[in-house]
Amino acid sequence: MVHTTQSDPGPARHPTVPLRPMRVTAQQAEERAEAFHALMERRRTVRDFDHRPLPEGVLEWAVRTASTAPSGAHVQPWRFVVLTDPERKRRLREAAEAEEREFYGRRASDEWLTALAPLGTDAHKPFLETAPAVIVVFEVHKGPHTPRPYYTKESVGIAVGFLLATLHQAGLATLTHTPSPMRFLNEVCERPAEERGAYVIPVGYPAPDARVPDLRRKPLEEVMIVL
Ligand code: IYR
Repeated sequence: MVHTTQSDPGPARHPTVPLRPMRVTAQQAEERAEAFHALMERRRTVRDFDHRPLPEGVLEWAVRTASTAPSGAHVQPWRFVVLTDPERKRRLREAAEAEEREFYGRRASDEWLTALAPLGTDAHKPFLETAPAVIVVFEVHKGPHTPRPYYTKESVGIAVGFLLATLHQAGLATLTHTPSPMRFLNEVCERPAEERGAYVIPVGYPAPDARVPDLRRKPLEEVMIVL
């Protein structure tokens, strides 16, 4: 507990401002929720990207939106490193593929490899170079200039959800890639030790001939329980 006395009242509360609530009527509410579902339902993880460059400004808006996510104690423990330089992407690919060869060849259990088999993934990660941009998302832990974060994984996960949703509605495809371990990302991205790589997200237009697995999403009845 923070000890407070009359002479030391402890940390000051945030000043407050009026909420600017969204004014949505009950009728509009369902329409809007359904329309947003229709948009999100079309998002697919894409592994084949076009070389076409990204439109101006989209990444900035997507990162601004990601950064509106709620976070433990409002610490905002995230950093988004955008790689577009071909040489930098090449180094990223090289280091990621070295880890992935280790993963697929040695570290992954048979159970894990069996679960992945239907996706057809392997240690080749050409998309890290093909995609015009790769966003590397870091968790920011306690360091010389950064406070201790709380619920770090949850906070950064929600922010990445916002990021993927924003890019999708802007017409761009993404891949949530998670090489493991991710320590090599600090060197490739020139980030200090208190930052820990969490996601590698290639972003771009899908290749014209891109195909995706014919996956089904669980029906509502299976994922939602109303008590
Ligand atoms: N990180 C590896 C393996 C991998 C793991 C899961 I779980 C996936 O859904 C997909 C891939 C890779 O990127 O290939």
